[in-house]
Amino acid sequence: MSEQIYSADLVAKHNAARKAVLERDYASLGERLDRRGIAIDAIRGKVEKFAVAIPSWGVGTGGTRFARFPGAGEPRDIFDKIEDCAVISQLTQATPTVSLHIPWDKADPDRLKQAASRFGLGFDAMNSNTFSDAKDQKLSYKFGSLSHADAGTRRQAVEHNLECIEIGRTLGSRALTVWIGDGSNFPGQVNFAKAFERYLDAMREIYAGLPDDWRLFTEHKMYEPAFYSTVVQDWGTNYIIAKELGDKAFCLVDLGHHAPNVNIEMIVSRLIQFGKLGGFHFNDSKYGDDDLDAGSIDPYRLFLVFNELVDAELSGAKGFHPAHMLDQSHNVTDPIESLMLSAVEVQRAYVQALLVDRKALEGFQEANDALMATQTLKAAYRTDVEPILAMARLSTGGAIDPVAAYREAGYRAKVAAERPAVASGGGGIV
Ligand SMILES: [Mn+2]
Repeated sequence: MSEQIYSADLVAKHNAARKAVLERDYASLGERLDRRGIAIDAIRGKVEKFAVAIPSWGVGTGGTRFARFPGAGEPRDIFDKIEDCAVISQLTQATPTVSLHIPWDKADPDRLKQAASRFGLGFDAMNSNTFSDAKDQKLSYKFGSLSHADAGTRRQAVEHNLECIEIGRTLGSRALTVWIGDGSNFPGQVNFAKAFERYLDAMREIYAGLPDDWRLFTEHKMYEPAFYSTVVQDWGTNYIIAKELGDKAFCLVDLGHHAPNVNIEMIVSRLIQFGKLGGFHFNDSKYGDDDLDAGSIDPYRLFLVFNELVDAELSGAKGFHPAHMLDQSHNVTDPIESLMLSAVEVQRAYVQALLVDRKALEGFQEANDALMATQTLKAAYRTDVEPILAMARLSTGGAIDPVAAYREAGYRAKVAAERPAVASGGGGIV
């Protein structure tokens, strides 16, 4: 059995003080759902199986173009990061895997495996990095990586991705996520077609190195760091890439990588319909790639995305098994608290989407009853599903209130004493 970062007694004490109230709330919600023909325990069972991965870089404080304000007890290396991820996993029981970023998290694979399995954690998708220059790197990515005009730089970027696959194989990962910063800042700087052709050729080499049971995720992003054009700018280009590469290639949707007001749930539907939805980087945004906490700005949009996912799940869409991961930058909160609440927000959207009366919705759609169709979604979204989420945590060994339990344990103060501040924890958000 795996070790727990907090003693079971501490979590049990936390839960004992809240259990009676939760049971009453759960019974009351159960009664109301029963009137809608929904069995609450079945919904809870689905939540218990729902998982979202934590990105290793998320447990450190992020930063902006202007400054980074480190927090107390920041992880100094990947082993500290794994311990922070273990806290999130133990208290939420929603985040069983960690997504590594190479080269930031490079370490002896056996040690990495041991550190994770100690807490029962596994490894999610590997993330390559050709959007910044690693220490002692021969050729610079200042003017691009996989689409670079220079063949030697492209080769170096391909080899880096192949190395990420190799590391991932030893760790038990089954996917590689590729996001590049390639693009241009000025009209005329880059020939769009030539750059994309070079990118595709490079990606074909990476794809050829993919084990049979792996998936390759490509992530589109409209702008930043390039501000005039990016090589993989939108879901259309991303879809072309996945089609060109083959059956193991899929599109990854980072919610923040779109223009404001873009209908992301519709993009999700299209990608599902044509078998190319790979997964998500969950976060939220108000203006651009803000990397704010999932569900913190527009929880209804998150719900509408999950409405599409549940629709696909229930209709048995072919090859549908999207990877869920958070991808956020925490500048003013404790990253562990933000990640715990974000994981819960993602679960919440999933549960609310499970409550949609799909038969009624279909009827209203067929009858062109726009008002009742949209009210059907709203009825599910307005349901306070917190008792289901809390009961799922309680029954799987988590905490009824993860943030309260985390604060009660004084974890941050403890690691602040153990971890001297470091100059740089390897930031950067993709
Ligand atoms: Mn991302």
